[in-house]
Amino acid sequence: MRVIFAFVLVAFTSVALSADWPMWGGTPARNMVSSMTGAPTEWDVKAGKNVKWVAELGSQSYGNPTVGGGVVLIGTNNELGRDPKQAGDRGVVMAFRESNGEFLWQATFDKLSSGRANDWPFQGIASSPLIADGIAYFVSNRGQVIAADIDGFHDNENHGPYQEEKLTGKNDPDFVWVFDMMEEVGSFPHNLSNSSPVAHGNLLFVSTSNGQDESHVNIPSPKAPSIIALDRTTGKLVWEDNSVEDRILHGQWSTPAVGEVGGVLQVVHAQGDGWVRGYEALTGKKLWEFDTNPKDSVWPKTRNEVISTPVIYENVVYISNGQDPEHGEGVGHAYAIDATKRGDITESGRLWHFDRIRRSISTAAIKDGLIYLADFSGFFHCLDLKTGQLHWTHDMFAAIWGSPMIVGDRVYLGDEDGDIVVVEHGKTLKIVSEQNMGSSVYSTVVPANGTLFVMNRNQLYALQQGAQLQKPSAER
Ligand SMILES: [Ca+2]
Ligand SMILES: [Ca+2]
Repeated sequence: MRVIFAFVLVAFTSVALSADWPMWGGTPARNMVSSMTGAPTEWDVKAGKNVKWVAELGSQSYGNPTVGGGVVLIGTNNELGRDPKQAGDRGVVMAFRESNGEFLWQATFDKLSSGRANDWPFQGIASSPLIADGIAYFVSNRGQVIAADIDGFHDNENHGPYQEEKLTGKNDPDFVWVFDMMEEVGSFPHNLSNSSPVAHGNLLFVSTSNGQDESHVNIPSPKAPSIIALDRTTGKLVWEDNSVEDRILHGQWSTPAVGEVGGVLQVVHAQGDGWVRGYEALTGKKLWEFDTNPKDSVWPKTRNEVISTPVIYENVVYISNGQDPEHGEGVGHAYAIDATKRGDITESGRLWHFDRIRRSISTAAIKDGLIYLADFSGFFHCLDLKTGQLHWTHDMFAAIWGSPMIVGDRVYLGDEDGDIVVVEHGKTLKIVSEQNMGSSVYSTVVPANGTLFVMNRNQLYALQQGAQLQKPSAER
């Protein structure tokens, strides 16, 4: 049995090398780009045109789809109520079969008894799972880093070391290990733990979401780390860093990226004081730090936190800052940072600064010397990658929560009105199409194996050119 399982793992790994989308951003560098061809550039979710399948989710869904090993994973809440035995508000990760949307299993998590301070009602799971070697790594609404078998109990085997599952039916999750960040490193997540893990080799990097309490003044755990590295096999802590200490402006909701910069493998993380930091990935040694705010800025009016994910591309880190969507619109900043520099590189590492962006929670997409950025005020920008010079801006007329995604020679971006715009990849704005998803899109269009996976607030669509869904799901 063990030998057979090992072969299955090898098969998963080789699939992942082809065209899966096994993590937030597709690769550890988090650049929102795919070379996939043949994706639909228009579709109709009501008529079922170019819709391969649709799956029902909870009422709010923030955990972006990831695709690996023939499985699609998403994070949502429990308002669908798939399992009457697990009722009430919970965070939920659902697994579907990639080929036909068949529901496979779900992991549900009770809300923390401490309530909204740590675990906001009905937000569900906001972590986008990492799929590696047949295991899904994600962060629950309870601040736990979870490793779960992507086959659940469909393989009739309970993987461990974790064996304490009370429910072991086909629809239940098979956990491999659980690392509780609130217990183990004392993190106090502000409103929600949301990090999307990233791995290099056997190391797993996760943001703790440590933050303020509900007073928005006190920091209950100033000694808790911002970022941790875990052993992917055992779930044990390898290193941690707390450079932020008691300077957390609010929460810590950015997620780390990993890449080689100037010959050094770095993990890059944007933290609660509005600074971005680069670490030697294997040891946790801090290499550089960069302040994303002007020195004369004042929280919360002009000084921002960072919620978007850093992108590593050819030795440079690209990042936008912004604030919790609840804080509304305001000024923002985007930067290109030379991550080969060391120490405080706020001045020395600044390659360019784009200050015409508004507060942003979106991650960058880069290809062919162009960078696409989006902001919470609804503006979709295309800049020259080397100079930061603006080529064009498209007004979406609705808040943008997700990130632009380059798929082949098109760029896709969704908004809060549920519209997804498709534009040509290029320095001249050319709109290809716009279609509505039926409810708000808080996520990013995910390309994998010839299909686009698009999540609105309460449904997951698999879009494939030429597909026709015979019985489109009724609108909810
Ligand atoms: Ca299993
Ligand atoms: Ca298990």
